Amino acid sequence: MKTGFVNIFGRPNAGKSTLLNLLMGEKLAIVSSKVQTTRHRIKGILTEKDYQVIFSDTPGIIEPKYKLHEKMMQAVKNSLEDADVALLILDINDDWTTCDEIFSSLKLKVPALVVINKIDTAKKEKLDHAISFFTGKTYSKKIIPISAKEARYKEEILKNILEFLPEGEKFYDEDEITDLSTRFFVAELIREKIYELFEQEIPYQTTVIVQEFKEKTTLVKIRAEIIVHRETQKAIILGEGGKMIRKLGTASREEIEKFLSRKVFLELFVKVREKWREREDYLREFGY
Ligand SMILES: Nc1nc2c(ncn2[C@@H]2O[C@H](COP(=O)(O)OP(=O)(O)OP(=O)(O)O)[C@@H](O)[C@H]2O)c(=O)[nH]1
Ligand SMILES: [Mg+2]
Repeated sequence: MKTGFVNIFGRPNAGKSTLLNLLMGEKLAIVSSKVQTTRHRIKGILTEKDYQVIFSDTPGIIEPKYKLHEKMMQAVKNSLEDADVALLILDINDDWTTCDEIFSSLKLKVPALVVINKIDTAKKEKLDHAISFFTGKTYSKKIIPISAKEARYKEEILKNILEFLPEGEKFYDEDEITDLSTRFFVAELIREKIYELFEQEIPYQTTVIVQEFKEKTTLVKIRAEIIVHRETQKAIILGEGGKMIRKLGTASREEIEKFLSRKVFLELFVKVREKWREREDYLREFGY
């Protein structure tokens, strides 16, 4: 039996969460076109007859600017420590030198596969250049060009991962797919809709907590709080006459119903917690 931790690292927006979802064959991690979507380490456990891989999606690697960022980079650090194999993913359209510097700075002691992502957006010539750029880098065992949005790349990546995975016993039961709670995923799905519906600083100054999750006979009743920095942001999230929060509520509910395969009654509230991203007590309370 092959088993181990395969952790995904890269710059913001490289496609780490999309890759986790591809490998898991289902949506565990939220995805958005904006940078810094993922804030936690998200484990996905894939168990088959002859292997168990514990994948981890991680926040995009950045220079921390406030305490929340520091927490995000701590999640990256923790994931560096227990990896058996690292997937170093980059957007082919990103700056390769910067990606190379970041990958080198991780000082990995485990085999790493360089995953060149979003090849659907680039010409073959550019891909050839990227491959030769990353060939021979000390951290790179292999280079795998993919498009994380296309299911057909899954087998190819898995095959390469298994080659470098150690033999061992299973860590988790086969019916476990993650170590995080349903409440966490529900909050994430609401956060994903906030990234979609709001611009500028709103997604970055917002977090979501599920306060109540009650399974009733016909539906699941969920009460969630959206935390913002300032009153002005609360007004934006509510929108004129509550227009925006209703839109957010509907979009979130549909997504949560898909995730739970159940009917959902969702209530959203907005609360102001000044400078929550800077404050240790708030960050802890909000699960960071
Ligand atoms: N065209 C194309 N877009 C992709 C591909 N993979 C991911 N994307 C898009 O790239 C954007 C970022 O994807 P994410 O998976 O959220 O990226 P991430 O690395 O997890 O980002 P952070 O969590 O912010 O660090 C989303 O809009 C994805 O739909 C791909 O193979 N091709
Ligand atoms: Mg992500």
